[in-house]
Amino acid sequence: METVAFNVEELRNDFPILSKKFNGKTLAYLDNAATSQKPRQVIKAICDFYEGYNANIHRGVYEIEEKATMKYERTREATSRFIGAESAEQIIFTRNTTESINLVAKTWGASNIRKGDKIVVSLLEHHSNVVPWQVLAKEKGALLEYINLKEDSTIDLDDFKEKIAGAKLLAITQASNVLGTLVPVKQMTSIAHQEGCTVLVDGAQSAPHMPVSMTDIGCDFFAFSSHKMLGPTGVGVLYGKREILDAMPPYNLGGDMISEVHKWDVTWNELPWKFEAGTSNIADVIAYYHAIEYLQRLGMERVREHEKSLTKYALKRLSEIKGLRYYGPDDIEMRGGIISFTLGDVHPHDIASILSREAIAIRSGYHCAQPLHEELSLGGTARASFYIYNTEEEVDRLAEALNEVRKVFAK
Ligand code: 7TS
Repeated sequence: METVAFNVEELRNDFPILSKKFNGKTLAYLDNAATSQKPRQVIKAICDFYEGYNANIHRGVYEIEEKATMKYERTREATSRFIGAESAEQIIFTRNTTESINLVAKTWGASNIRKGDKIVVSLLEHHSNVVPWQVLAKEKGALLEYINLKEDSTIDLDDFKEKIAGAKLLAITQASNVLGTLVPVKQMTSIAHQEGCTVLVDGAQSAPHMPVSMTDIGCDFFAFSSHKMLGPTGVGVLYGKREILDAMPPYNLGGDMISEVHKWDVTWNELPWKFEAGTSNIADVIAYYHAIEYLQRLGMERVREHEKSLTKYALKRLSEIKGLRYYGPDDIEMRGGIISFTLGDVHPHDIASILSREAIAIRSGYHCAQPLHEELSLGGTARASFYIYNTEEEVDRLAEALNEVRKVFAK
């Protein structure tokens, strides 16, 4: 695909919300790890569908239904190319990363995890890559183990090698939503596979921000969300290795996921529809195509470079603030565009609400990673996270506002 210039000022014009005023100020949106903003190309695609060819898919044979089906399946092909999958049949649309992981736990997990089996996760995981495994382990009498972190917030590979021995499943994030830590999932997949262990990678914070390739990583499952990569909410992706997906029982049961239904028996549909029961989120899947196209035209290498340079700048600006402590690796090669921090003993919620008055949006709390906060003995953190449209000027606004917060609380 033809790429376009990575001109931040220009591309900001594609995002209507970024020119709106809040408290009389332009929005500095720094909560991209939670969800990204949407370009008008994506917003327009949703309207175009409902105004021009709204119909259910995979059913009738009339013109607008065929158009809707074609566009829905076009997104699947684009998604497959975007993550370097072997084929589009291996792309299953879900509601979000959480549902993608639950699908694996409820189908693959239910039929493969047995009493005494070991499931390995890391301390970096988001709750959606912990809770399904914790519950499954309890149900089955399996063991759940956590890979430790090193002092520099990266994965302790020695600990990983010990824990992966004899394990049945490795469920690991590629990028932490709190520390920004990047995880060497390719290397870890290869080691896990030598143990005969199945590997699920949570790509919620990686796929939107850097090039990812399934054939390169070699993992068995990969999960991520459209809404964190310029696309609509309500669309998640699950990639799986074909032979594993083929062998898995279906998830939800009903229409579309069947091939034939008789009074007393049923045959499942082929991949990927076996896992897509009922009417799908058609409009949003169709619009998601435009998010993928947008990112591909910018080029994922350049997306990563932009975020790297902004994160570097932000770490420098934040380290100048008295009493501020940020977490995660210092090595920029080992971290994505996410910075969690504390400011003296100011409560993270207070930081976020004071910044909100300046129209600066950051998140505070546990960020759905409470085991990690407990491990670091933190009651919560404030978090800034960047994307393609963020600028150094916004980082300056963040730093200035944090300095003000510090002064208010020092009084
Ligand atoms: N995995 C990781 C690493 C995440 O960061 C998130 C969402 C999820 C899974 C779940 O994604 P969902 O689309 O199913 O909700 N992370 C965040 C966050 O950091 N702040 O809000 C949501």
